[in-house]
Amino acid sequence: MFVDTMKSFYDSNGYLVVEGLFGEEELGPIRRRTDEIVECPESAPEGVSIGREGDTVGDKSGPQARSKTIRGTAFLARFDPVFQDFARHPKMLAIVRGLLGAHIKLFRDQMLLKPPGGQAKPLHQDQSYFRVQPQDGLVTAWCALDDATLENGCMCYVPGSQKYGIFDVTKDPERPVHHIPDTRDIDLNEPVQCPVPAGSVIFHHGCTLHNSKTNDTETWRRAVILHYTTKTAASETERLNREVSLEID
Ligand SMILES: O=C(O)CCC(=O)C(=O)O
Repeated sequence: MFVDTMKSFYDSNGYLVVEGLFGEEELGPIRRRTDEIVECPESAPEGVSIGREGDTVGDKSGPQARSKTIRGTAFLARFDPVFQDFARHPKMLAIVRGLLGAHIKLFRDQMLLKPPGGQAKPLHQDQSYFRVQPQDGLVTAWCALDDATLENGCMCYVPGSQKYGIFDVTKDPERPVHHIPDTRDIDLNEPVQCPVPAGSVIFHHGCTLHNSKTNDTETWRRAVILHYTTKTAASETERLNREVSLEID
């Protein structure tokens, strides 16, 4: 499945779109489990964390902060067998190994479940949060459970931005969890919107700048986000090394 042109595109651009990697049959179990968790967050295994739309808002007194709609999860692949099988799917691992090398682990996992009207994710680098060394040792697999479109907040990448390493950041005053990279001195390429059908996976380098817009539709835009690293890579933030999602090799 892995072909050399995939690696050369990824090396130049910092991302790689693989349309239709998974079919309906493979998506079925993970979609059903996601629906159960959105419907009943208490059914998630212990240790899974659930994020709500209002959690990231700095102003805790405003109406936005009261939104309890589920926006995301962390650690489903660490604790839930359906997500573990997905993260270990041979088609997924073949591509991740093609990008990272033979020995890998799932460093962390999350879901981003953009509800109707769901907020934008501002431009950022995953490595700004994970600080994994070596810096090239982290690949994120962003897996679309629904068609991701220009209207519902598909992923958008700045080609080649991984070559600048980790940018200094400031905190977004409205949503302090967001790291806003300081790219003032850099002549970045034009961002590329990447609409993809459900079942597609976009692989991106940990230093590639990316964002997604608001979901301006009436339906959810759900994604499983799997952050793989080389087996021996480790974060500068020791706590993260104690929370690795899955050993694979
Ligand atoms: O799913 C999204 O809208 C954004 C996900 C993201 O930024 C990430 O995977 O780092």
